Order: sequence, then C-alpha cells, then structure tokens
Amino acid sequence: MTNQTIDIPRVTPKNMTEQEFFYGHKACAGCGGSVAVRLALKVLGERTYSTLPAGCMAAVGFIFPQMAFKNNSIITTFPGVASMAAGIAAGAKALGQKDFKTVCFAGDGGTADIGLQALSGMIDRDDDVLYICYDNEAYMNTGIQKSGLTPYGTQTTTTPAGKNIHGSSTNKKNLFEIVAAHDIKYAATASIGYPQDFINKVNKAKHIKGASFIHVFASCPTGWGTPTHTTIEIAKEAVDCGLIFLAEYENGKFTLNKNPKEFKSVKEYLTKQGRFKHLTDADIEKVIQHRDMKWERMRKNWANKE
Ligand SMILES: Cc1ncc(C[n+]2csc(CCOP(=O)(O)OP(=O)(O)O)c2C)c(N)n1
Ligand code: SF4
Repeated sequence: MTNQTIDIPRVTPKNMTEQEFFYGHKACAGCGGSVAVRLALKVLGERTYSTLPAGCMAAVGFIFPQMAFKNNSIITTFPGVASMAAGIAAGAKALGQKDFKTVCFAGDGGTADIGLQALSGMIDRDDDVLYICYDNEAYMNTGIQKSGLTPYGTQTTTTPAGKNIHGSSTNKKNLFEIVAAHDIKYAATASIGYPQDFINKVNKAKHIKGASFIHVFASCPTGWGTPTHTTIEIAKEAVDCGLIFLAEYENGKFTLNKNPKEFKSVKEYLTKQGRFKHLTDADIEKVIQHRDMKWERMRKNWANKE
C-alpha cells in the first residue's frame, strides 16, 4: 500500500490523513503521550515501522488481543529501542523497500536515561530512523519515579516532598543539546501544546535520510495531578512560561522557533499541578533563575526565527 502523506510538503490538520494509526489504546484520559504518537503517525502514515521500549505507550498500545497500532509495531528491550529500529531500517532497505519510515516512540526515562547509549550509536551510524522522545517528565508507567528529565522541585515517588527536601533536587538534562552534540542531521524540540509546530517537525524529519530526533513535551494528568481536559493547555503554557522551548538543530546550527518577548507566569503554571503544590516562593524563584540562565544562553548563541 502507498503512504498517503509521504509527498505532502506541509502537513496541516486539513490535509492530514483521516485514518487513525493509533486507535483504541488504553491510555488514561487526557494522556499527552498518546496525542504525540497519534499525531506523529498521522504524518508518517501506515508505511511506518515503530519500535517502543517499556513505558506507557507500549503498555497502552499492545494489550492482547487489541493492538492499537495499525502500522507495524514492536516492543523492544528497554535500552534497545534505537538499535532495534536501526536493524529494522537496515532490514527493510535490504529487502528493497523504499517508501517506509522507521520511528521510535520512547518516554523520557527510556531515552534520557536507559536508551541513551543506543540512541547515541544510532545517530553515530546515521541510521535511517526518526527517534521521538515523548517527555512526560517521569517514569510514569511504573508509578511516577524521577527520570533524568524530571524538573527541579517535582514531587515523584522517588523524590518526595517533605519539610526539608522539596521534590527533585536536579534540573532536566539538556537532552536536545546532547543529541545535537552528535552533529545529527536534524533534531527538534516540540510540545503537544503547539501541535502544528510538532506536525511540521515530524514531516521534516520524515523526509530526512538518516538519523533524526524530536523531543516532544507531552503532559500526563495522572503523574502531574492536572485535570484531564487541560492536557493541551498545560503543554502550551509550559512553552509560554519559558520552561520548555521550541527549537531546531540543522546543518550544525541551533534555531529558536519561538522567542517570546515576555514569559507567562511560571508560578501559575507550576501551582496548578499537584506535583508542584508544595513549592515555596523561594523554590519557584530558583526555577525562574534557571529558566533565565538557559534563555540568556540560547538567545545569545542560537539563531532566532521570529
Ligand atoms: C530493563 C527494565 N528495567 C525496568 C523496567 C520497568 N519499567 C517498565 S516501564 C518503566 C517506566 C518507563 O518510563 P518512561 O521511559 O519515562 O516512559 P513512560 O512510562 O513515562 O511512558 C519501567 C521502569 C523494564 N521493563 N525493563
Ligand atoms: S500515566 Fe500518563 S503517560 Fe501513562 S498513559 Fe496515563 S496519562 Fe499517559
């Protein structure tokens, strides 16, 4: 079968396929990760091979006998999602297949911690794979433990908040810059709160021959303590208050896709989430200081699209 969307230069909600490739999954109501997978597969189409390590998207998508993936998909070892994808891409090529894309969908734990080595090897070999990390900022599937992408101050089951320690004491790893440091052909950050931007980036990556990477911010009402209907809104707010940034790395250069003149309130973003309820004004000030330091560096060294 042919891929309906492979030759559309700019995919919009109007020309995106109406067919669903991730349907009937068992994710919690309002799951941002499932929105990310659904949108990406709409762009990539049914001639897509997906690999998923242990994590929510594997858990909710492969419940026997109901397979939620309409395209070919497989669960991999936790650290091996990128290497299995690399093998699939090489195998399909050896079989003479041309109109396919291979994609990984892995959480922040499966990417920034456990799968980092295989991801590094995949980029190093320039395997023909798009790696999408959906970042819900913790190991959600096993009950909300801290990952390398859990932000400062977050309450998780392994970083509880008490009188003396107020949740996670570390900041998010610079995953996007770690990936870019490999001099990858294309890397981007995105948020399900800005779906058109995410769709454009998946479409761009789809046409890259070789390794590409997208880090998409994907809210999780269950782990974050937020109402299910605010999933998209909160993922947008994270960008608008500057804690998440939208950027690309191409041809050796970083570009900021969005460079707001003023940020929305970090305090408002944080305090509406159960996982940050315990934060003091001093904790929030620390979060703001870290944000400002990062933006100063990005604005100084990266090009600006706006
Ligand atoms: C080698 C190995 N260690 C631990 C686990 C248990 N485990 C299954 S899912 C999961 C959490 C995954 O977190 P993340 O990658 O962030 O994805 P999310 O669940 O948030 O979607 C863990 C620790 C496992 N399946 N295999
Ligand atoms: S725990 Fe979070 S990431 Fe996992 S299925 Fe539920 S909403 Fe989605």
